[in-house]
Amino acid sequence: MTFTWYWIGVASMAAGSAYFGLAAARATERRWQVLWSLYFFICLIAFALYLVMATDYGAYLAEGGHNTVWIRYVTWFLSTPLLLLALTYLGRSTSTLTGGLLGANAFMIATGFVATVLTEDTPAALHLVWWTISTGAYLAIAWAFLGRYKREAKAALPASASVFDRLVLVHLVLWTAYPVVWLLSPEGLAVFGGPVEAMLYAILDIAAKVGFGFLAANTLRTIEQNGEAG
Ligand code: RET
Repeated sequence: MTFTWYWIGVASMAAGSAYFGLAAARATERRWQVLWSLYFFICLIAFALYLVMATDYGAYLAEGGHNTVWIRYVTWFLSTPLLLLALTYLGRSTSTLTGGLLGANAFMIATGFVATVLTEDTPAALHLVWWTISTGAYLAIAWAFLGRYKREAKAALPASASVFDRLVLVHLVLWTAYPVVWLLSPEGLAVFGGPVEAMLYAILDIAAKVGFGFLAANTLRTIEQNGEAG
């Protein structure tokens, strides 16, 4: 079952990168070139790394027989900054906010990686301490999106204010699911096993990359219709 989900990941990311890549190549306006290229690379990175997992690399077998898939953190470390850049581009965020988001995100993924790859002899509590540290960084990101990000976007694009409520809501619902899945997975409290974890991350990755790419495009289209593009 796990490998089926990895191959579903490979296929979805291949389709996503082909679609977004073609759209980027065909786009004539700079704003569309920027947006489509970001989602092209987001999907391309995930395509390569799903292929690694689908061909049975990128994990080590932890005690208790579950796989700790460290390569997910490589994907996330590379693709989450691009996802954030697409959002800050759409919302015309200041460089102060963009820098803060990227910094907190790097810290979040790096400390989440530590939580995951601590050795099997490490007390479970220590894994959870690192999860908590990483979640602290995530909460800072969520806070910034609900406050400053929306304020800046609505000030720059007043006629399109409502699209940012939807964009931030979908973004936060998707991203919040990751630490929850981690906590319930064999890395955390082991409420479910590795195969369910692999399925849930695959579904989330497809929604947060391919699905969200279409939502971002939709948002840019609305901004254009409101006469606020360019
Ligand atoms: C971890 C575990 C530690 C606590 C937290 C996490 C957050 C991960 C997030 C990942 C987002 C990934 C995306 C990928 C591609 O689309 C590292 C799971 C807070 C938010 C959006």
